[in-house]
Amino acid sequence: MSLPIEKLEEEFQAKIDAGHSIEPKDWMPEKYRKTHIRQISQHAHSEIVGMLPEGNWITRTPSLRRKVALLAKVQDEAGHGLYLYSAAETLGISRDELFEQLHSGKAKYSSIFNYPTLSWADIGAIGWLVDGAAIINQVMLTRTSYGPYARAMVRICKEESFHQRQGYEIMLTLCRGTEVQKQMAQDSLNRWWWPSLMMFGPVDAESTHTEQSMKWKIKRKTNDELRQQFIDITVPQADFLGITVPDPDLKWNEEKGQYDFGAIDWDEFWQVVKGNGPCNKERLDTRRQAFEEGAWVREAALAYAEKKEKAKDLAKAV
Ligand code: BYC
Repeated sequence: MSLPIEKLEEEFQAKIDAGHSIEPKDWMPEKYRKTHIRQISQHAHSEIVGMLPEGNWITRTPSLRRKVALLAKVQDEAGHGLYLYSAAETLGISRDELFEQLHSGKAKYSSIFNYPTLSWADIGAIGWLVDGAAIINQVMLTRTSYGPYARAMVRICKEESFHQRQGYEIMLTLCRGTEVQKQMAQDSLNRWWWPSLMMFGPVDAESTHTEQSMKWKIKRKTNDELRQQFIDITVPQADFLGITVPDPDLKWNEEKGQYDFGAIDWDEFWQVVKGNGPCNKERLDTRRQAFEEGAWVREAALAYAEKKEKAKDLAKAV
């Protein structure tokens, strides 16, 4: 006899409260499953779309060493996308459906990847700030309650930490270079600072999902807590570089032991999320085109799998 839904939900919550992880075959509330499909797939799409702004600079790196590092980083991002799509698939959604949601504009991906990379210094700023913000968010996700997502995040975090270091090293080289190079670094910080703070999502009071996601330990910290943590870690790094965070209201608050900071332009954030950022259209067009141009690879892989299956059947029959 099956248990009533309330009892199942109670047991599910008790399991989460006791710190156990939820695995694909375990019973879970439908909303828990859907929230995970939403978050994991948005995360996967962010990795895949996130390859584009940096991919734009692979042919224009200032040295062979930089090219090797950037190539490795962009390839890692493809890998992260694949682990995450696989984690989402364990919740009963197909890869085709996930791609369809991205290409039709139904699924979201991180707002940050709708900004252009205008100079080489932007590659430094992305590694330092964007990957820096991603790590802060993702370290928390290594302890998220859904097993496959948490395990994917452990590996992803290790790679993100190399990404952040390569970015900071680019910034350091520019800041210790000529005056023009230092200005490039400052210009990148000016353009990427505020969008990086927006990566953590709306303020807690406006966040639709935080309360439930905290109860289910999908999130272990709120958007505002993570944003504050990022600011407190990153401002001293900017000081070390000798460049200025573009926020006149940024000030160390001795009492709180953290930085106070200025107002974030949430209108800009929502415009970008709704598809009206500087590169939204270009990003989606590029992804759709890549998907169409890759059709022959998928067809070839399927044909090969069928051929292997037939050969196996034949061998069994003999
Ligand atoms: N951009 O209730 P909230 C990377 C949406 S990639 C767009 O707070 P939640 C990298 C949110 O989806 C890093 N949309 O949501 C790759 C929701 O709308 P829906 C990507 C955003 O989910 C290449 C609504 O706003 N990281 O590392 O509780 C190169 C209300 O928000 C954004 C992840 O994806 C945004 N920034 O919290 C370099 C991490 N923020 O879905 C680096 C996994 C919010 O109801 N995701 N929205 O229509 C998360 O941790 C959480 O989903 C978020 C948002 C903290 C982002």
